[in-house]
Amino acid sequence: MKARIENLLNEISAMTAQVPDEVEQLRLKYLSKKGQVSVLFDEFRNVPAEQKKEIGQLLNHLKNAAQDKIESLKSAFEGKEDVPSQMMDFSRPVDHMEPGTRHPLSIVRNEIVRIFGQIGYTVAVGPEIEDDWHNFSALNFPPEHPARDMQDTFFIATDPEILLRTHTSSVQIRTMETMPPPIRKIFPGRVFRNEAISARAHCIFHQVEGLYVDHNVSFMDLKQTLLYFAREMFGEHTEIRLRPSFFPFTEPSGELDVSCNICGGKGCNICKYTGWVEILGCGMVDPAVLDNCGIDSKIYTGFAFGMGIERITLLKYQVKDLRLFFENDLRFLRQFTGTI
Ligand code: 2NM
Repeated sequence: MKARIENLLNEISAMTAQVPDEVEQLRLKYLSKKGQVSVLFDEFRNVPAEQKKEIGQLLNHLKNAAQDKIESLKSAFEGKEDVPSQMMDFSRPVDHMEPGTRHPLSIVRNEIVRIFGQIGYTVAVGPEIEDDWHNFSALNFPPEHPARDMQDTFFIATDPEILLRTHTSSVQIRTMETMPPPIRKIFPGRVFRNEAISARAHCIFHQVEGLYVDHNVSFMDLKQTLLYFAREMFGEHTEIRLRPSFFPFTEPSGELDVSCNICGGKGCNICKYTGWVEILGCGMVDPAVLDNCGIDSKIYTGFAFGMGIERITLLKYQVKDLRLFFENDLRFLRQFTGTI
């Protein structure tokens, strides 16, 4: 009896199968009612009483080993077709698969992230559904500011405290609230404004904003950072100019123009024959905003800027209508093949 058990153990551990059907044959051979393992179990009643303990243990071990082996052979075929590999035609051409292309807005966003990444900026993101504090109040918007109007902002249901963010500055507030300076971050994201849709405006669009807060950050740092960005983005011969502007959250504030890279400054319909195109707003973070976020404005200063990705993409690829970015027309999207 002992020798037969050992022989079967050896046989079972050497079992192999090429196709699932063979596994079933092996299961029948050893484990079915008339199978060789079951037959030994039937003969167990003839084993002398003093050997019953030892033989019983061996038999149980044999049965477990057989079941385990069958299961492991079975699982090797799981999910595989019932076709031996020598019957597969590896030369058959595969179905045609067209690789996707990166969306132009993603290409430009990635490029902006790369350019600022080279000078130490890391990316931060935050929620699209915001509260009044992070989107407006902390940014120094007075209570009656027109941007808080229903005409300009999408509010969630009837709660005037909860809204779709109108800029990613809300993420800058969240960052400054939780992170001590130095802060050097950019904030890409989708923003929402209640505007009529046209060739130049959409109610959903994309921004990248930037923030630098540390000791002794000056307007000169801002200007050099933006000059570096403009030349990386639009070419090394690009010139910049700053015009004074106003935002509630920066003082002083400015708007940045770059020399028109279409006509080289000579004048065309893209730059409306001025030689310059506006690409972003910027300024020194208002000390009140720093203090709102728990950053001591007597110790730290900072600059911030914000740009619309659609606008930069229109300029870079000379796209005539911004609605093309949202229509998912493959004839438009396929033109960006090969670009990352
Ligand atoms: C812009 C233009 C200028 C800006 C400022 C801040 C903050 F949080 F630091 F105060 N966030 N974003 C900013 C400044 C945004 O977008 C046109």
